[in-house]
Amino acid sequence: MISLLDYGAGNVRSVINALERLGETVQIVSSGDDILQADRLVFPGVGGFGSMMHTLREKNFVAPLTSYLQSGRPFFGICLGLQALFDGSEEAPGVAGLGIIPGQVKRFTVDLAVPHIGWNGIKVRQPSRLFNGLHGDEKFYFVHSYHVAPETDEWVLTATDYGYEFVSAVQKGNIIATQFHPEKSGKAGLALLENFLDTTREAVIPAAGPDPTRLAKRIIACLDVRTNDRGDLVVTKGDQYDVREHGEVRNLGKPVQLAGRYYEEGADEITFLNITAFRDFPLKDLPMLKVLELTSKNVFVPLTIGGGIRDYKDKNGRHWSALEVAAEYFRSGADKISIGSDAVLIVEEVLKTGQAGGMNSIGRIAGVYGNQAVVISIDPRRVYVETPDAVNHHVIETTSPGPGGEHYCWYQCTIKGGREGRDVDAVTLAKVCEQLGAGEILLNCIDRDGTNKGFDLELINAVKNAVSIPVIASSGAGNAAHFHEVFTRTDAEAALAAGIFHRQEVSIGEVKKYLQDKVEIRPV
Ligand code: 1PR
Repeated sequence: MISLLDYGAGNVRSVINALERLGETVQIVSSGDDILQADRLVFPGVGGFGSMMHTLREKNFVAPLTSYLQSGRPFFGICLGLQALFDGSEEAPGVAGLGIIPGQVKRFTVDLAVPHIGWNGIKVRQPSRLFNGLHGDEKFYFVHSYHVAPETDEWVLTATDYGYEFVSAVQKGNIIATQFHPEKSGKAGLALLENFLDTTREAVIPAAGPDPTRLAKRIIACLDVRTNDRGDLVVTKGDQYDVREHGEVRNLGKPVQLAGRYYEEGADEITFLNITAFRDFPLKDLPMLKVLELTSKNVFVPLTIGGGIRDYKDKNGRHWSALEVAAEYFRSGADKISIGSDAVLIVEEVLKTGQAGGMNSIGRIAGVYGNQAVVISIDPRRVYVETPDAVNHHVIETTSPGPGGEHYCWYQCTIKGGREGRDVDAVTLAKVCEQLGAGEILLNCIDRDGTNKGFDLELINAVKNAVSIPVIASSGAGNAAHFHEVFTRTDAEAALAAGIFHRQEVSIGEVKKYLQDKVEIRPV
């Protein structure tokens, strides 16, 4: 049995799933005594440093945790579970950490997108049982805006490069903690956790090691999910968002099975979009929660879920906040949620009144689960204009002229799955959402969706140049070369595709094979 410290802030489901996959029975710690009696303790942290320490203090966990850490029994901290071991963090000035490792937690000061999201390598600095069976060139999944800075090298287990070198894991004796998420790092992550669990394994140094390490461009498989006319939950796919063919909803497979296949093929992330949630009561959509629960048991890469994350009233008049809807998804195994329609309405409110006020679900969800957990899914459509100042929107000059020979266009945001155009452009939307606390942009493009014509590079460049958070390019991928194009002609951090993977025209493995030696990727 292994004890897991859950202070109630977020998704510990994936850590439990990973430990159970490795044959462990997991006991959730609910009191200080549970901590003191644990044989082995895993501490996955999410949210912010300040709220984490506040909750640990409120629950009287600090003294038992400190005493456990001093006892020499096995401890594994993940992400904030690593940061908690330090004296304090720039994220919450004046809030004391556990003070086990002398040093501070600092915000990244880099010219790159922050949060640092995605798969990066490790440079091993000391032997550890964690590395049994690893070559050393594996990549692990990171998602964080702050990194630890120990005062001395004695604790440093691994370092990673992102603009500069930072400490990505620590170990002293039986205390081990990683900034990356082994539970979300595919087979390499599971191997590392398995090595932690077996304390009899020898301390080793892997044979290979990248120097510097490089963040991989992510390949994401997207599953648009909805109920078809027979009442079955299916993966579907639209042409410019129209998912019906001969009157029927296209059925391209079952969500859990397809997600499992993409994991095995090497997808770096999987996204589920519940595409009709805007008109349903999201939490009545229990099959979607079930899909997440089942998928997260077998898929050990990050899962994003979108669709219906908004305030709503159910048929009994009960008010559900977007935060409560998101909480259900996190509890069921999501690592990130994505907000589509509601983000447009929130930004409209900000543009009208100067603030989001009570509508700001982006900020509220980010406040509890961290910015990295909030993705904004934008569904824009091109609108051509004759001159750059024809509209009060972010207009770009385009190399693909419009039907009347127009050389300018703007990207109009839509809601309800493209059904309704609004008076907001995609660049403004992305910028305002970043200010409100979003951690990533999923940039679809209705004109390119399902066309196999390649990504809309002009759209991606316009949005990417306007924000400092990562951008996922989406819509239009038709072959492996399109991924190369989007990664070399824009600065997008990730590329997402649906149709070509579902129709088995190109596999994720083939995309990665094509990109190998051209673009930094996580090898399959
Ligand atoms: O508005 O918060 O309830 O969220 C609804 C979500 O569902 C949004 O993220 C929206 O993008 C999505 N959605 C709504 N209707 C559709 C539709 O297709 N009718 N799908 C839809 C969006 C676009 C992509 C697609 C890529 C890649 N799908 O996610 O997977 O375009 O496709 P491709 O590689 O085949 O070109 P809310």
